[in-house]
Amino acid sequence: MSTRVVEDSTVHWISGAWKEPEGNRDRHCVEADTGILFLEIPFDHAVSHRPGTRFGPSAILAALDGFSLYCTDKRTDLGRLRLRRFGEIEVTNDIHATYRHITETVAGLAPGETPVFLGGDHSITDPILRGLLRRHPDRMLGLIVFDAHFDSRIPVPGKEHSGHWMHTVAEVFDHRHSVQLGIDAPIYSGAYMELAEAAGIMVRTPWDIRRAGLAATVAETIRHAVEPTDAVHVSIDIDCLSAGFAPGTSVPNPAGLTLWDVADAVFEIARSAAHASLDIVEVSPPLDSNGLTAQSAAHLAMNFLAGRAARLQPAFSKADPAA
Ligand SMILES: [Mn+2]
Repeated sequence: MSTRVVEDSTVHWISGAWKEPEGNRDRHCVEADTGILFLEIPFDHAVSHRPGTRFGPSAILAALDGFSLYCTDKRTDLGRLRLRRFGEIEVTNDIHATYRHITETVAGLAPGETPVFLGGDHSITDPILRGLLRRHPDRMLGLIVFDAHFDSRIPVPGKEHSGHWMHTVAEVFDHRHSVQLGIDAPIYSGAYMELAEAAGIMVRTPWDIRRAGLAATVAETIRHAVEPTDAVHVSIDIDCLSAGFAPGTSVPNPAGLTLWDVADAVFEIARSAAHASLDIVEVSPPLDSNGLTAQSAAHLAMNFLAGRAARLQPAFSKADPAA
C-alpha cells in the first residue's frame, strides 16, 4: 500500500516502523521483550492439496504494512515494539535439506527477539520447533496450535506432506503441554482424537469452544501450555478459520472458528506468556479473494503484537474491564 488516504501526524504506520535493513542484525540494539523479528519461509513443496503458500509471507507483510501501529480493537499501542525483518529463509525443492536449513537458521537466531514466522505450508512448524528447542535448550516450551487438522498422520517416505508435522516433531518434543484448538476437519477416525489426548494434547473442537465459551477455553489453554512452561510457540494454520474469513488456503474450512475468536485468544496468550513465538501458515494468495485471507492473517499477527505490547504496559490491565 503506497498511497495513503490518511495523512495524519498522529498515525504511525507499520510500513515506516521496520528498524533495520534485512539481515542486518545488531544484538546490542535489541531490548529484551520489545524486539520482534519477522522471518519469511516461502515454502510450499509439502502442501498436501493446492500449492500457492510460497506467496503467503509477502502478502501478509504487505497487508501489515497497511496497518497503523495502534491496535484499535485492543486499545494497545505497538510503538514500543522494535519490529525488524530478517528476510527470507532460503528454501529449495529438496524438502529435507530445506527443513534442516530452517532448523539451523532458527537455532542460530540471536536471543532476545521474539520470532514471527510467516509461511509457507504447515510442514515448516516441525523444523521451526526443532530450531527453537536448540535456540533455548534451557526453556521448557509449550505449543498452542490453531488448526482444523490434527496433522498427525504417519509419514510415508517419499510422500511427505504438510499433514504429519505434529507426529514427526514428537521425536524431539513432548506434547504434554500442547494444545490444538479448532480441530474439525471431516477426514479422521476417532483414533486420531484418542492418540492426541493420550499424548497429553488438550484438543478442543469448535463445538467444544462454543459450549465452554472462548474465555474459559483460553484460560484452560493458558493453564495447560503457558503456566507450566517457560515459553510458548503459537502456530496458526489459517484454515482454522471459517472460509468466510480465509478463503485463500489449500483446504478452505466451511465451519471452523471466527476471526475474532482466534484474534482474542492469540492476544491473551501473547499477553500471558513470558516468552513467545508465532508462526502463521497456509495463506495462499493465488487462491485468495480480494486479499481477505492475507488481511485476516495480518489481523492475527497484529493481535499477537498487541499482546506482547500489552505486557509492557502495566496500566493496560487497569483499563481493561475484562482483566
Ligand atoms: Mn490445517
